[in-house]
Amino acid sequence: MCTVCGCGESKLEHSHDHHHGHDHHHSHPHDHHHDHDHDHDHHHHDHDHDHDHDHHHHHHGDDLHFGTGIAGVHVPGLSQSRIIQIEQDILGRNNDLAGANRTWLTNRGIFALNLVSSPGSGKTTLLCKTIEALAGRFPVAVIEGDQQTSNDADRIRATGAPAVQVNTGKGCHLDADMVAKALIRLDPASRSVLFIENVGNLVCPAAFDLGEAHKVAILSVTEGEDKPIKYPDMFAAANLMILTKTDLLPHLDFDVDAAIAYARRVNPNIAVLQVSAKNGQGMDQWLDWISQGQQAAAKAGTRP
Ligand SMILES: Nc1nc2c(ncn2[C@@H]2O[C@H](COP(=O)(O)OP(=O)(O)O)[C@@H](O)[C@H]2O)c(=O)[nH]1
Ligand SMILES: [Mg+2]
Repeated sequence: MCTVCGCGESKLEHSHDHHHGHDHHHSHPHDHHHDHDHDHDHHHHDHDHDHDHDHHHHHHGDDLHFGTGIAGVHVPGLSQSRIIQIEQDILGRNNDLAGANRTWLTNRGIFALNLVSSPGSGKTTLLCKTIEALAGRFPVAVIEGDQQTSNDADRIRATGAPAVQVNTGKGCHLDADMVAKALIRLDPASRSVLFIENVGNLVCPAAFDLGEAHKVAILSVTEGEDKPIKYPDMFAAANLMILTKTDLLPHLDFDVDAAIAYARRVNPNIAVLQVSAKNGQGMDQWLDWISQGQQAAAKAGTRP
């Protein structure tokens, strides 16, 4: 099993890279223009139709699918002991790739947020409302992570924002390599905001840096106020916790003050917002938080 989180998938994508061109993938975030141009040239000669899809960034053909082989894996000629050996280096190499993503993003002044939560906390609903509310302020792009389906990327595209769906197969989190590949498909604008909706899971995504500026932990008020101490790594890794679905509070026993106190027990510096995507409560504070981050990131960007 994966030494990091026990998931059955990401290690094999990584090990595949290791044997069949890790350097190539590793170079993507550093060398985007070269790879992007190459990609375009390739499609231009071989398949003009695909070229158009890549260019517009929002066709279903842009989706990435990981772990679609037998048992969710495909690693020709790789022994079990070799896989285990490779697993032990997963986090180190993920950190390297995440660092390359971060350089790529910050150079372009892109403010990237990694949204982490359990399934159903309201991430996609909040993103759709956020994108609608931010229309005209600055460009927004989305990477959607789920094990299967492009449902969430479809919901995002319906708002008009470009989105790439990454299907992780058996994998329980996005990793930096998946994000690097998705960034090449998505080609987000300089000084844009990039939202990365991680796979719904309060455990594994905490360990995997994607190159984001901040992790944002989403906790809906229907989940119970003690989640921050049950899953402390996630709340320790996040700079912001958003309590969502606050329109439901009158119907619940959820103790908002206790939830915030638990979150601050594991992360004394965590910022907290309370938002309802349904009735709009707290949306302005969330939009302000994003805008401040976007402005700072845009100012720090070095590329036109
Ligand atoms: N009452 C209420 N329901 C919400 C709110 N946000 C999302 N939901 C519902 O929660 C469910 C899961 O939402 P979704 O955005 O798919 O969650 P995700 O899995 O975290 O992306 C859906 O049925 C949404 O309609 C909210 O602010 N208030
Ligand atoms: Mg979702």
